[in-house]
Amino acid sequence: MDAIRDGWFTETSSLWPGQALSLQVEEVLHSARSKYQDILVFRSKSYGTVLVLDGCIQCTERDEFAYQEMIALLPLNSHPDPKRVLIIGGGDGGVLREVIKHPAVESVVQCEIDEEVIEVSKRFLPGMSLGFASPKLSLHVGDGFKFMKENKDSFDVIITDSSDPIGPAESLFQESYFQLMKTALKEGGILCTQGECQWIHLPLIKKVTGFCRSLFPTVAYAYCTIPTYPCGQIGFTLCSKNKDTCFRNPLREFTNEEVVAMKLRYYNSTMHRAAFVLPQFSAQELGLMD
Ligand code: SPD
Repeated sequence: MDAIRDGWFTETSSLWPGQALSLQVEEVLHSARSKYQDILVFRSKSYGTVLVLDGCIQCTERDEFAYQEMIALLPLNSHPDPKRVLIIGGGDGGVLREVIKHPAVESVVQCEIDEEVIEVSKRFLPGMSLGFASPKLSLHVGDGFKFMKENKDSFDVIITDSSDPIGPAESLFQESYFQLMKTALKEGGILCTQGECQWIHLPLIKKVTGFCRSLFPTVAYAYCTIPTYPCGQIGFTLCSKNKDTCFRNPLREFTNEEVVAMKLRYYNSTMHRAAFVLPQFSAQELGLMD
C-alpha cells in the first residue's frame, strides 16, 4: 500500500518514467497478495471502484467501458462470423461482458491464470464481472500458453486482455506468444491484444507490429482514449490470418438501436473506423500509413 499516501493513490512504473497518475482514495476495500501479484481495490472520490494489480490501474468503474468495448468489438466486428472466442487474461470480466453481448458469439473460453482476480472482481466489481455467470462461458483457470498449445485451430477470435509488459504479462508481448495464438486460431481467425500507448511505448509497439507482420498477412494498430491509463490512451494490436481483412472497415455495423440495446457507451461504427487513424508521428514510425 506504499502507493497510497495522504489519501491519494499514485501509479508509478518504470514503464512510464517521470510521470504518474493520482486518484483520491475514499476507502481501501481490499489489499492482498495472490500467488501471482498484489491486488488492491479502492473506492475513489471521482472514478468509482478501482482495481490495481502490482501497482498499475487495471480498471475504474467510470471509464472501463472504453477499453473493454474496443478490445472486444474491434476484432469481433472485423470477423465475418465470430462464433467461438478465446479470452486470455481479463480476470475482472469486463472484456467477457462485452464479448457475450455480441449477437454472433456462440461460445467463449476464458483462460485466466489468477483466480483471485476473478473472485475480487465478483465481490467488488459486480457490473464488470456479471459475465462469469453466462452459459456461453467455459472458464479455465490456468496458463494461456499451455491452453493454446493444447487447443490448436480452435477459435475465430482470440483477445488478450493483459496487464503491462513487466512481470507476469511480459511474455504476452513476445513473438512466441503471437505464434501460439496463430496456431490456436482457425483459418481466417483474428486476434486482438492490449497494445500499450503510442505516446510512451512506440518502440515496443513497433517491435510487436513488426514481428506480427512476419506472422500474419494483415496487421493494424488502433487506440482509444481512457483517462486512467497512462497518457489517457491505450492501444490494440490486431492481426488477421485472412489477407482480405480490412480492420478499419467493420464487416458488421451496429445500428444506433443496436448500440443502445447493447448498452454500448464508447464503441460505434464511426469510432471503430476512427480508432485506426493514427497521428503522423505514430503512423510513420509504425509504417502504418495509408
Ligand atoms: N496500464 C494498464 C493496462 C491494463 C490493461 N488491462 C486492463 C484490464 C481490464 N480488463
